[in-house]
Amino acid sequence: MTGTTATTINTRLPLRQVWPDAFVERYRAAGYWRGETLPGFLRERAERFTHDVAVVAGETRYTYGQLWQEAERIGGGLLTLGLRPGDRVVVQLGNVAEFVTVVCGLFRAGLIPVYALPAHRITEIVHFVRRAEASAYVTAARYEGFDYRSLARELRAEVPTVQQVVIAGEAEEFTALAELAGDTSALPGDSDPQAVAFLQISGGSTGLSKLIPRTHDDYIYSFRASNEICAIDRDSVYLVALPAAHNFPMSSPGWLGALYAGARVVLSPGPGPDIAFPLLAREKVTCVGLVPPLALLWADAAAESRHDLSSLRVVQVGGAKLVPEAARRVAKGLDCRLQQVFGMAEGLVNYTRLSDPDDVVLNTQGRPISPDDEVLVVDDHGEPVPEGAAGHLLVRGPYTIRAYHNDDTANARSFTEDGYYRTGDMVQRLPGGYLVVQGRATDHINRAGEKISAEEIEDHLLAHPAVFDAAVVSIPDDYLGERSCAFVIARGERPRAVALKAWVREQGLAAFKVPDQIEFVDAFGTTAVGKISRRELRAQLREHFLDRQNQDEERI
Ligand code: AMP
Ligand code: DBH
Repeated sequence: MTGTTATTINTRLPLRQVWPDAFVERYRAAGYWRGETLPGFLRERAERFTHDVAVVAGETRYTYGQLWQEAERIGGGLLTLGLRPGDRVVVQLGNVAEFVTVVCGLFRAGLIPVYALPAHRITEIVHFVRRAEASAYVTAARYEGFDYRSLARELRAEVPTVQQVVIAGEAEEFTALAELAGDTSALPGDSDPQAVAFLQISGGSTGLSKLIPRTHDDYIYSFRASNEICAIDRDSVYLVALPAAHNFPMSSPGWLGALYAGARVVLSPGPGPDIAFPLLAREKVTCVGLVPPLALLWADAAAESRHDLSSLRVVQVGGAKLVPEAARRVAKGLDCRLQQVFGMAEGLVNYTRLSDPDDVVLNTQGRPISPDDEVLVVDDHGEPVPEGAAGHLLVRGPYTIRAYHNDDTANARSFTEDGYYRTGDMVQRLPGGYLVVQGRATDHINRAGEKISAEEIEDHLLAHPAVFDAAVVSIPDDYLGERSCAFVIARGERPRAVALKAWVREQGLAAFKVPDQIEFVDAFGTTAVGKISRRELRAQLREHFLDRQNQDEERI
């Protein structure tokens, strides 16, 4: 016997996000990375702005002082349950006060949040838990009619390594968030600013979502600089209308930017004007981030609204392309400054500036945050294209990751040897560094800002006994920007489209991934060479479909 106690050895993969030394020095010297940490700044704000309101959710209000107290209670409580700093915790909460207190509590305890969206279901949660090697799951009893305790039960059955389930609300057999209590003296000292602070989720262009490790230094830089660009200061009131776990309302500048500035964060339980407008008027909101279809809805609703929206200074629109005509309607309808935001959870964020001329604001998706965002626009062979020509967008910089967590295949595909992230977006770069998004090189569907991997849905369709083959493509949609359409070759008798949609949902997936449309075909027109790539196939199917649709429209 060698005497090794295998059971006590921690075999979890370490969380790493490493820039080469020369870059670290450069980013520090330039003042981007200042050695601040997320719990560090929250503590400092709690001391400085103790009695100012930090978070508003429904009738609940937390001052900066109370937010920090809650963070200490929750963080201490989680450690008392047996979690250890560095453990990963999947958080699935909607736009409720607990989302902010839990995330701040995790930061305080050196625990690593993994951000799931409320729309995610068992398949996605199991994937996040396994990939992150998470030891705990924090969720709500119910949100938007769904009971997350049943999901927690399924999760525990499927992944027994999830030691703890903590529930906001009626906890049943689980631990109640409200009852967490612990020895705050067990809380760790401040973290290493270059350590990974949390795992963000990528929309995933191929297969399942990837986990994005972001460090304190890099993330804080991105929202501190965003505050400057978006004029967020202590007097600002930032409305979280999109899911708070999404990178856009979290960091561009988002609720974290707002907390950094000592501003007020208002969580809207829903994104529509019916819920958001009364809140906006009550709290005198100054800034909000929206996806294009919502922005159009808001612009229309504003004309007839009895609510006073005059506090609104900046409406940010991002997550999917805002075409110029839509941009015009939004700017006019909401009577405030429009700001286009083109960002990604992997890092790079572009903004039109508040002082930019209308032409730039309406027609471009902005320019990068940082002078040290190195943007390349290249052709299919990796050669730079001339200014103004369309090409693949590659980027590296002080807040763009160099690797995903625990995914060698994705890393080999998504990063160049010299550390550039291949965004998968096709863009044009204009003078001044402004980018115009042209489309994508990868096959995901951008459904109103929710990214869906074609491959992931095809896999689930193929598991259906009546499906011989399936290809999922994006189809332009007036409202969503893009919708998903699955082309299906049946095996024998065709199943009903609704039955196939129900099948996808029953695989335990977020509802937004269920194909919007299903088209049965007898064969995929794999012409000429016979064997074509999935990508070419999807492109062909899409083109045929759009041609046919156009012909039908001409006939009408
Ligand atoms: P994710 O990697 O899941 O965070 O999604 C980021 C992707 O969303 C980008 O790579 C773009 O494809 C898309 N995206 C975000 N903002 C915009 C925008 N303003 N215009 C067009 N596409 C956008
Ligand atoms: O779509 C996105 O992921 C996104 C959009 C705008 C984002 O991550 C961001 C700003 O930070």
